[in-house]
Amino acid sequence: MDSYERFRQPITRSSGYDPIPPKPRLVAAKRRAAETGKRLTGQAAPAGARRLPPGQELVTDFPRLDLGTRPLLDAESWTLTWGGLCRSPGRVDWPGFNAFGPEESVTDIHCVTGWSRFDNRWRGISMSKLLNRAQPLTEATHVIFKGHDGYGTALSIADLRREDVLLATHWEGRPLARDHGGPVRLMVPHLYFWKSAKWVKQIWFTKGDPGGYWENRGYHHRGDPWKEERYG
Ligand SMILES: Nc1nc2c(c(=O)[nH]1)N[C@H]1C(S)=C(S)[C@@H](COP(=O)(O)O)O[C@H]1N2
Ligand SMILES: [Mo]
Repeated sequence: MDSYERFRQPITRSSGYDPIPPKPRLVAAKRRAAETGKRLTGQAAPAGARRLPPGQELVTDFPRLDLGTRPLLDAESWTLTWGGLCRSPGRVDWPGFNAFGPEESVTDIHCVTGWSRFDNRWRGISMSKLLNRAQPLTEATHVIFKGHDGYGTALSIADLRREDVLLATHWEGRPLARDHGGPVRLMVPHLYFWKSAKWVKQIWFTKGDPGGYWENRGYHHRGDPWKEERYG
């Protein structure tokens, strides 16, 4: 079985994610944050009411956060595979991916660790275009994103259909840096940044929410910053 065939095997709730070298101290600190409700203010606000979500601080640098492995990928050999509960499973290489037609959007980042960064200019492929190509079946509700480092997170199809959700290839006019998930990362501006998977490799349609790396370690399954959906 080659890796594509292996990928086409169904992903179940318990076997959906690749093993990742353990980061015991990082995971312990994050679990502690979830248990103690770190940064919860009790001041949830409607999304339109304020630009900076409760408990967040504005930064101007661009921090890097991940599980410690930063895969070195070149666009020429990168591919994106999708499958699961969809009518048209498939795979594209770099030219095929860009043939979807890149778009730009300027959006804000909100990380659950407390920093927000306004006005990031992204360029990439609209997630809606990929959804239209894949044609999720009516029973599909969620999509798993797997990164080349083994990280995974799942989002609802409804959250991915928002027009500013991109599979980003550029940031501020330059190809996305390796440390920030290049050549392709997800960018979902209306949810906490852990949902924005870096080094995207595989996309899988599921019925129900399978969780992900942080969701299965005390973090919220949706992660709306204005509702303070940090943990849960
Ligand atoms: N593949 C992958 N994607 C990931 C992560 C990761 O460890 N691996 N970390 C997530 C978390 S917790 C955050 S806050 C953001 C950080 O992205 P940045 O390093 O570009 O700031 O990436 C998210 N996407
Ligand atoms: Mo994070």
